[in-house]
Parts: sequence; structure tokens; C-alpha cells
Amino acid sequence: MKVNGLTVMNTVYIGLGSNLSNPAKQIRTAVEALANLKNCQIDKISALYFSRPMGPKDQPDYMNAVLSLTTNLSAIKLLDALQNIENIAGRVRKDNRWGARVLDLDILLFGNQVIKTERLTIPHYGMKTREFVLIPLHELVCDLVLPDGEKLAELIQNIDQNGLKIFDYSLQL
Ligand code: A4P
Ligand code: MG
Repeated sequence: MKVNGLTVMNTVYIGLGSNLSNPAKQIRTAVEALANLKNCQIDKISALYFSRPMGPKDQPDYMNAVLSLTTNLSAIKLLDALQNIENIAGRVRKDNRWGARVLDLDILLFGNQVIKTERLTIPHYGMKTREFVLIPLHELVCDLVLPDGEKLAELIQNIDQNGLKIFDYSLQL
């Protein structure tokens, strides 16, 4: 993306989740795919976290992680690239809200932008209440401030950890 002839770089935070078909492997493969994306440079990756399912409880436990990358892609082009990676992983979109999935890649934050279109809501609509997003994000950047001025450090103060724990550090590049 260019503004006044200058390429605009944004720092983006992406949430990764999986609870099917060897979730730890799914997350590792997704990180590799993100590392190979054109016009994107991964900056930091959290630990791999084990987490209890949010939503229906009759589904397997999750693996979650968060990473940050720098990109000159627009948010919608990045979404296209993430959905392509999800599709390659065998993601089948069903109508079961919060149901089991091979791979979910969510754009949590895109620079300081606030976006509300048919295909994109940024900041991600659920990020402020999800321990499996906030705690790995805090690991990456403890002094993060959201576009609305809320501080990440304050958001995690009262969060229920819900069994979230570090599984391993295998995602580091
Ligand atoms: N979309 C809008 N905004 C965004 C964004 N910021 N990032 C649109 C990515 N996509 C965004 O997405 C549906 C549509 O949302 C996309 O086509 C895109 O245009 P999807 O990935 O097909 O659906 P989804 O992510 O399954 O949505 P859903 O069902 O609301 O799932 P959630 O809210 O992401 O929750 N428990 C644990 N422990 N860990 C988890 O990771 N994940 C979920 C899924 C449930 N329980 C979980 C976890
Ligand atoms: Mg998603």
C-alpha cells in the first residue's frame, strides 16, 4: 500500500488456533507458511499454548499462539493470504459457531487501524476477552495499547486463565 508515493508498513498481530489433526503440527506448519508469505516479515512469535475450548465443550482442546509481522500488504490482501493458508491446511467452514477447526488465523490488530467492513472487523471482535489471545500477545509486547486507548496490561489483569498453559517454545524461528 502506498500513501504519497511512500510504502506504508504496518505491524500486525495474528492469532493462530487449532484443535484438529495434530494441532501443534498445524500451528507449526502455519508459522512456516506465514514466514514464506511475500511482503511479510515475522518479527516475534509467542510460545505455543495449550488452551481449553471457548464455546462448545464437546470439542478437543486447542493449541494457540500469537505472532507479529511487518507488512506492506493491505488488511484485505493479508486476509486473502491467511484464508489461503487455512484452506491449504484443509479448513472446512461450517456453520457451527466456535466449533472445532484444523486452523484458524485471525487478524487481531493491524497497525492502529480500526476497520469494519463485511469481510473484516479489526481489532478482532473477541480479542479483549480471550485468554488464549491476550496472554500470548502480552508475551510479545507487554506495553501494547489498543486503538481505543485500552492497555493490554490492564485487560489481562482480570482475565480467567481457564487452564491456559505454555506447551513448548517450538515456534521460535
Ligand atoms: N473476519 C472478520 N474480521 C476478521 C479478522 N479480524 N480476522 C471474517 C480474520 N477474519 C475476520 O471467519 C469468518 C469470517 O470472519 C471470515 O470470512 C472473515 O471475512 P472464519 O475464520 O471462517 O470463522 P471463525 O474464525 O470460525 O469465526 P468464529 O466461529 O466466530 O470463531 P472464533 O470467534 O474465531 O472462535 N477456544 C480456544 N481455546 N482457542 C481458540 O482458538 N477458537 C474458536 C473460534 C472457538 N474456541 C476456541 C478457539
Ligand atoms: Mg477466523
